[in-house]
Amino acid sequence: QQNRSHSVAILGAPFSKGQKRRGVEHGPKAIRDAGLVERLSNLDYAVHDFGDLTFKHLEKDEHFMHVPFPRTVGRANKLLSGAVSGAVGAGHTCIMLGGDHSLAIGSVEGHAQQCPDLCLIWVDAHADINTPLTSPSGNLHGQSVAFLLKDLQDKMPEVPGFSWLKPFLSARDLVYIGLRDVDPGEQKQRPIHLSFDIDAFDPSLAPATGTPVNGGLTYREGIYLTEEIHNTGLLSVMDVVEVNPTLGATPEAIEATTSLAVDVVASALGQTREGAHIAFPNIPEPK
Ligand code: Z70
Ligand code: MN
Ligand code: MN
Ligand code: MN
Repeated sequence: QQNRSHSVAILGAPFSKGQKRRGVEHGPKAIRDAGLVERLSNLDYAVHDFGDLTFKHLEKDEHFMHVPFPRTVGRANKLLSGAVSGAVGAGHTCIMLGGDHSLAIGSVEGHAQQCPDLCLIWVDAHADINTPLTSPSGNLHGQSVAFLLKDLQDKMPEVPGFSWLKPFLSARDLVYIGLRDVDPGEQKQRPIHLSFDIDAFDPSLAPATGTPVNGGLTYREGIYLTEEIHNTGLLSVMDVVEVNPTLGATPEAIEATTSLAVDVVASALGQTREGAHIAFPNIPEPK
């Protein structure tokens, strides 16, 4: 469990300009209100909540091709990158609460400043690997991976707002999910960046999100994944993105989504389904 830190930094990133539906900027507050800090404190972490970053909306920010708000998104990610780098550099495991998934650009880049050998696990209904030329929507939250990959460099135009970013990740540093049989000698001990889009879950479990797609992960599948990532002892930064508390049809639908977000973070940080690491001091006996 060498990469495991007992202090956790929480970074809120209330940002939604990587896609067209407003509301996902309320994700950090909604996930905090669902009890995140208390849950992690109960797991014996020292929790440092750094609050929310403040993002500027740039007045003059014309479309690039059909990509909206390129400079606003680029600048937000540059700010986030510095914050994630600072948190990891200070020795925390960092939990970034989005916001939309364009934020993974800055989150992964800032992580890589401290951990150049990181690998990236992308849990999502979508691959988010469009370039501005392939993107059907233009939305930058569907392009995050393309900005990070060296392999796509000659397919990527220069997008205004992103001149600070040099792609650094190789395709072999990235998995979407699904490795099942790895020999001991094949295992690499590398810091893990887990980028978790809540829409990876089935819409019946996570309805309050902008782009729900039927046929998603069950609760058991999603939590199994985060449990296994915890068991590697190598989790370094985790993004939780696309929780949109304004899109639930009912208060119950919103609560289901936010409490699921808390569950995946707690599970990635070691909460077990058979009970947290709190011992029952003495089992009461009947008189
Ligand atoms: C589509 C696009 C996307 C999240 C939707 C959708 C991408 N492939 N990502 N919701 N989280 O517009 O590029
Ligand atoms: Mn995504
Ligand atoms: Mn998605
Ligand atoms: Mn544990």
